[in-house]
Amino acid sequence: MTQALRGADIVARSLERLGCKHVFTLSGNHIMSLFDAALETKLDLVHVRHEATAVHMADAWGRLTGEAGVALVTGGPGHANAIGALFTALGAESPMVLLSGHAATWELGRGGFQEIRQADMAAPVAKASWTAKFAATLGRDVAEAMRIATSGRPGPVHVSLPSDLLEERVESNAIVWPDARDGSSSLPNLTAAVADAVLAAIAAAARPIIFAGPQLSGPSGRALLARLEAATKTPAVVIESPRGIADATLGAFSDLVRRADLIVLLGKALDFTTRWASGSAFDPAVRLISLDPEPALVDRAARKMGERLLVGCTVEARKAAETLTARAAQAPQRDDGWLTEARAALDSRPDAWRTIASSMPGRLHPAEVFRVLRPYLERDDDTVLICDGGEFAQWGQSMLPVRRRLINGVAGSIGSSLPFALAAKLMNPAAPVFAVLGDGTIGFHIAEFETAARRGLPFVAVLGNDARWNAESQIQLREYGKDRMHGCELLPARYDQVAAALGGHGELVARAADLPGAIERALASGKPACVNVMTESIAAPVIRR
Ligand SMILES: Cc1ncc(C[n+]2csc(CCOP(=O)(O)OP(=O)(O)O)c2C)c(N)n1
Ligand SMILES: [Mg+2]
Repeated sequence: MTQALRGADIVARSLERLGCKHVFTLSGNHIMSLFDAALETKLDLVHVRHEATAVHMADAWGRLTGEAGVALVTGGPGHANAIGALFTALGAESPMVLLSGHAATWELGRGGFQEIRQADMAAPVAKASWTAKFAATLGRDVAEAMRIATSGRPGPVHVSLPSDLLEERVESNAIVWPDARDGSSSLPNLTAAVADAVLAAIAAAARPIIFAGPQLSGPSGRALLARLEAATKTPAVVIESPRGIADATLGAFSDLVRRADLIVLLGKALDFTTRWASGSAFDPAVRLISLDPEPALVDRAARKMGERLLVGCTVEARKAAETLTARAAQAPQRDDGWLTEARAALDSRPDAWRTIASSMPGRLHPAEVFRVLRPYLERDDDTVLICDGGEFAQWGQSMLPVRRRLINGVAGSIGSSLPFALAAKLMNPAAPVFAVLGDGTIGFHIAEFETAARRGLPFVAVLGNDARWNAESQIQLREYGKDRMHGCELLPARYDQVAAALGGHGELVARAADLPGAIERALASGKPACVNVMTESIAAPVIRR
C-alpha cells in the first residue's frame, strides 16, 4: 500500500524541496487546498491585502536574493489583480513565480466559476505562462517555472493550477518529485576567445562604458559589477530606470555617454532606456558589444548597429561578467584616467543641493528631506532603500546611496514600494528598510500597513506629500501650459493617521527642523511607520555639467 497525496500537497512539498520559504498570497476558493497543504510543510504563508502586493513581494524577494520569489493567488479576479504587477517584475528582470488557482478542468468551456483564459492573460507579461495538466507532475511544473524564472534573462513565470488537480489524490509511487537541480540554468558561458576579444576592444577604446541590465541591480549584481569595473577600469553602470541614461541616480551620466566610443551591453536590451545608442545622445561613430541571454536581442543590436557591432554573443550576463573579471588580469591594461573622470561625473551633484530650501511656509523642498535622510541610510550597510513614484522619489534616487536599492524600474510602474518594504524586512529582519514615495503612489497599497503590523515588519516610509501627481502635473506644465493643469490634484491627506489606524506609527512633518525627530521616533516605534512630509511640487532633477 502506498500513501496518496493531494495535488495541493505535491505543490506545497515541491515548493519546500525547491528552497521556497515564504509564499506571498491572498486566499480564495480555488487555492484553499494549498493553504491546507501548507500546514504539513514549513512554508510560511504571508497573506496580504491585494494580489498585486503578493506579486510585488515575490518580485522584491527575487531581486534581493536571486532566488525565485513565489506568489499564490486565487483564480479569475485574483489572477487578474496580479497581472499588472507582473509587468513591473518583467521590466525589472526579476525572478519570480506566480501560481494562480484556476477553475476545474471539467468546468472549462461550461461557464465555470471564475473561469477565464488565465495563461493567455499572463502570457504578455511573463517569460512563460501555462496551465498545469496533471496532478502527478505538479511538482515538475513548479520546478520548471522556477528554472525559467531564474535562468537566462530572469523574469516572472506564471502557472495556473486547476482546482480539481489540486484536490486529486495521487498514489505516492506515481508522483514525479522535482529535484533541486531542476532549478538551474544551462546557458553557455563566454568562451575564452570571445571574452578576450571583448577585453581587447575595451582596452583599445578611449572611452568605453558598460551598460548592465536591471537583472544586475540586486546586491550581488552590483558587487559583481564593481569588481568588473575595477578589473577593466571601465565604468559599469546599471540602466534600470525608465529615464534610462538620464536617470538622476547616475549624475551627469548623459554627458559621459555622449563622449563614449564603445558601449558594452551586458544583459542590457538595446531599447528606449539606451535610446537605441543613437541620436543626439551618442557619438554617431560609437561602437557596441552585445552580451545577452536572448539571441533575439543580440540580433536586434546587430541589425541596428551593422558593422559597428564588434561582438554579439548569447550568454548569461552574470557568468559573462565573472569571466570578464577573471580574464581581465591577463588582458592589455587601460590607464584609469577615464574611469576616474567617469566616476566624478556619476557622483557629481549641483552644489546648490547642499543648501536649497523651500520658500513656501509649511512645505519642504525634496532636497531638504533627503539631506536629513541620507545619514540614516549610511548607518548600516545592510539598509534597504526603496524608491517609488514620480518627482519626489527621483530626488531620492539622486541624493541617497545606492547599495541595496529597489526602484519600480524600467516598467515605469508606480505603487510597489510598500510591498517591496515588507519583503525586504522579511528577508533580513535586522536590516533597516526605508521607502521613499509620493502621496499619489502610497494610495495603491496603503492597506499593507495592516499586513506589516500584523506580521511585525517595521520599516519607515518617507512620504513626499505635495498633494498632487506631480510627475504628470509637470508634463502638463511643460507641454500644455500653466492654465491647462488639471486632473492631477490630490488632498494633502493625513496618510500618517491611516498608517497609525492600521496598526503602524504616523508622523506629520511640515518644517525641516522637525524631520530628524520624526525619523527617530518612527525608527524607535518598532512599527511600520509613515513619515508624512509636506513638500513643495518640484520637478525631478536633471544633472548636467
Ligand atoms: C501604475 C502607474 N500608473 C500611473 C503612472 C503614471 N505616473 C507616473 S509618476 C505619477 C505621479 C506620482 O505621484 P506621486 O506619487 O504623488 O509622486 P510625485 O510625482 O507627486 O512626487 C504617475 C501618475 C505610472 N507610472 N504607473
Ligand atoms: Mg505627489
